[in-house]
Amino acid sequence: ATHTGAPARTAALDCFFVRPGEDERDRLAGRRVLGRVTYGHTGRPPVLLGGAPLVRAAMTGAGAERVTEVWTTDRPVRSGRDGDLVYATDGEHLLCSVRVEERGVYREQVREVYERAFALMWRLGHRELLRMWNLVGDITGPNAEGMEVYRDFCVGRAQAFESWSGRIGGMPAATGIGALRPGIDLYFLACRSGRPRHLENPRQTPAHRYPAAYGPRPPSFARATLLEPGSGGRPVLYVSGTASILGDDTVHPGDADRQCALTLANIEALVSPDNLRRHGLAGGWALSDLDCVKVYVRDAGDLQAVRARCAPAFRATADVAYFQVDVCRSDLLVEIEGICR
Ligand code: 3EB
Repeated sequence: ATHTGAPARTAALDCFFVRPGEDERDRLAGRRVLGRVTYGHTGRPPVLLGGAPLVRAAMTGAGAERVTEVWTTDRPVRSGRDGDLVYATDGEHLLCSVRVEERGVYREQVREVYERAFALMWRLGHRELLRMWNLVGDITGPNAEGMEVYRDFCVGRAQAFESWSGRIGGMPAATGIGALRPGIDLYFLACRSGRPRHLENPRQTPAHRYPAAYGPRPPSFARATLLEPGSGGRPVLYVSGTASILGDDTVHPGDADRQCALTLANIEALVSPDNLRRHGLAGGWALSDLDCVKVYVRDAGDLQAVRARCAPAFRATADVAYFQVDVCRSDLLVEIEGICR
């Protein structure tokens, strides 16, 4: 209903998963597509497909079913290209993607694409980051200098955030995870008038303060980002990729079942009313509120145990997808992300 004089309702961003054989139109319910991300068999540069970005990352192995994440909005969508960046906006939210092709050393290129993305955000007026995904091929392998690819990636990302600090909003929730083919696919969400709040987890050292033992520059992300939409909307919490880490230490090396349990406990503490209160915020969630869940498992042999532990933790109607990919530390066996709403 429209009430004269009432503030315009903020565009509502939403997300669901579709798999081969399913028709996204069955779930669109009249909403528009802001962008699609296929967690499939190949990493390819993003393209515009029917007026919306299509991101393609190599996240499913032979025999596994691809999953497409569909981002939707209740507002008209405008899309475009800026060099090899592909983007779309509904006037409030920006979805943007770019791919870095395989190379010996990634940091300069990562810094450059991040800075080009920040410049685009700045130019379009979407200056607050909400959520970022970094799908990194051979993430724990060595680059041409013998440095772990993830650490190499973190250097370029940290430099970009450093040179743009004070212009774009702070470091948001993110995922940094392995992909099955070389190269890095990255995509992110930003907003225009919304004021995202970036949250930390009392059980974990903020990633941007990890000690140098984990790499020359720390990872640039927050544990979660809260978006309070304007009148009429409900708050949404974007939960970063979360692993079996307490403080900055990997816990339960070699035991995927216990790593999964600890990861779920980390998420529960992160999304809890206690933690929101700690950040001066009202509200809060439980694990059963998590949706659009992605569960990343390093070893195929652990998938069954991880599924068995996750299934009862999430709501039966939640969208959940499992991927067998590397995690960014060689002793991490599980990583889980999602959205509370
Ligand atoms: C961690 O807590 C696990 O580099 O963007 C999780 C989420 C992790 C995001 C990133 C890395 C990233 O350190 C790894």
